[in-house]
Amino acid sequence: GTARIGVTGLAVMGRNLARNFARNGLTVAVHNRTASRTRALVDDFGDEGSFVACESAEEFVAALERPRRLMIMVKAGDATDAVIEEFAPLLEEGDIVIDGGNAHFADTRRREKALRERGIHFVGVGVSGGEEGALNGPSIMPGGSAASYEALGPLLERIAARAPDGTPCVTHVGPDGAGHFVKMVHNGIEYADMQLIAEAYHLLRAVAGYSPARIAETFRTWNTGRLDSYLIEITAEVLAHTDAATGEPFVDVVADRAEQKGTGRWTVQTALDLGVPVSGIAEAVFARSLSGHAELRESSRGLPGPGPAALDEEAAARFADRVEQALYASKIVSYTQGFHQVRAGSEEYGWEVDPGAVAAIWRAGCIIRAAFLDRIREAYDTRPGLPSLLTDKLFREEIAAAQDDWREVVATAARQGVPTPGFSAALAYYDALRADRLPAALTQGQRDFFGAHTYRRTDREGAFHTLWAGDRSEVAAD
Ligand code: NBP
Repeated sequence: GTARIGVTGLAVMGRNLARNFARNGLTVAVHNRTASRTRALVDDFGDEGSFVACESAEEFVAALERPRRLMIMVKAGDATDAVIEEFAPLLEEGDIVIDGGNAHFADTRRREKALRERGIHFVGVGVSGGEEGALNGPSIMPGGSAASYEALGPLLERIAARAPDGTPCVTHVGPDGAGHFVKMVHNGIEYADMQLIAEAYHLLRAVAGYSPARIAETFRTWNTGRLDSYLIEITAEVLAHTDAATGEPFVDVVADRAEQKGTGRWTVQTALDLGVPVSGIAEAVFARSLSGHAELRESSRGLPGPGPAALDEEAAARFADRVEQALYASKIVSYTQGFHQVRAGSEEYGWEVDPGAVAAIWRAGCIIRAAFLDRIREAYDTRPGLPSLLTDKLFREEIAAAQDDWREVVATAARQGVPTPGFSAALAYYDALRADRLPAALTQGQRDFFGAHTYRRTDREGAFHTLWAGDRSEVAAD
């Protein structure tokens, strides 16, 4: 065969990735279960590059140069297993099967192991950036063996987004499921970022009394500073949009029930298993869930509580500046939590993920792309063993400068009855981490009282239990 790579599964993502490969000078074999899609791709875009249209699995495999690089872009789940089972018997030792779908990293680990036993590389690849990214340059997060990356990496570099300094947004994240794991955390951070921006909007609307158009302007201004990011940019677009049918701000005619496809939930479920406090991501998932409970919300609508108090123009502008500080500080916290999860996953599965390299490939192409990610890359480059982003010198200084405003915003939100679970959880995380003593000591006392779960002491090694039902003397429990 002559094709450098093949793509099977030609819905919007697969089609756009195949076009991206072709536009970058690579001959691409294309295949889809329903052959009409394959023909449509070549009919519509055949002039963009060199495609080899294949109707059957055998034809597709035969079209690929060796080692074969076969990329699967089908609906994540059972379809992925079905496609693997269809192709694996046709492949030879050293061939590389790539799954670019949104697979759960545990599935990727299982598939990698099964194919490795058959001498075939399996590479789970996180692809972010949606349809547009797939076509013009996504952020790409490949897992799998280092050997497979040698054969695959240079091709992915051709189609990846470029960071502002020109580096392609792709790196070998780590073995087996590391790529899909990191993509999952990316999506969790995306949920948290979106929630924080939504809270900032809510506060500017309810407390500062700004209109959606005015908030769009505010966000555009913020987007020229340290909050410069794709999500702030598109938020301004959405807020500035007017509904054609009613002439109302678009945001006011959209039903306020947020949906989710599940990657944020995976992030939180996995974080619970790993014991990582990703409260910002969890609050974002819960906020979407709460918004969808229409009956619960309807029956709770009259519950007592304060409403927003009107601010004069000057106070409103001052408050808006404070919200920018609160948003930035909370954003630092949610990335801190997300990178903690990356580190915990890396340790649990022995992946040796380089957090600075992850920050670097999120700088362009993906949904959370932002100027801020270059700062995170720098923080890890300066101190590779950085235990937490919060302890980076620059982030620490920025939070020190932002925190009075951050606290004021959270306090105002509480006083005026505006829900800010993201801002509040971020602040609580920050204060908990910096505390000398946590009430966890009391929690341990309670656990020992009702369940004899034992506790450790600050002054001596070992586990202890107090005879709560007896004379309350202490016994060593080891
Ligand atoms: P879909 O997720 O809608 O999947 C449609 C494709 O899967 C079609 O090519 C379809 O073939 C194929 N397929 C199915 Br369904 N069952 C199959 C089976 N049993 N055997 C063979 N092929 C089967 O496509 P998409 O939206 O392009 O997404 C592709 C992957 O990329 C997904 O895993 C998705 O989660 C991931 N992803 C999507 C985005 C995004 O923004 N949409 C971003 C990042 C990642 P047919 O034509 O014969 O029905």
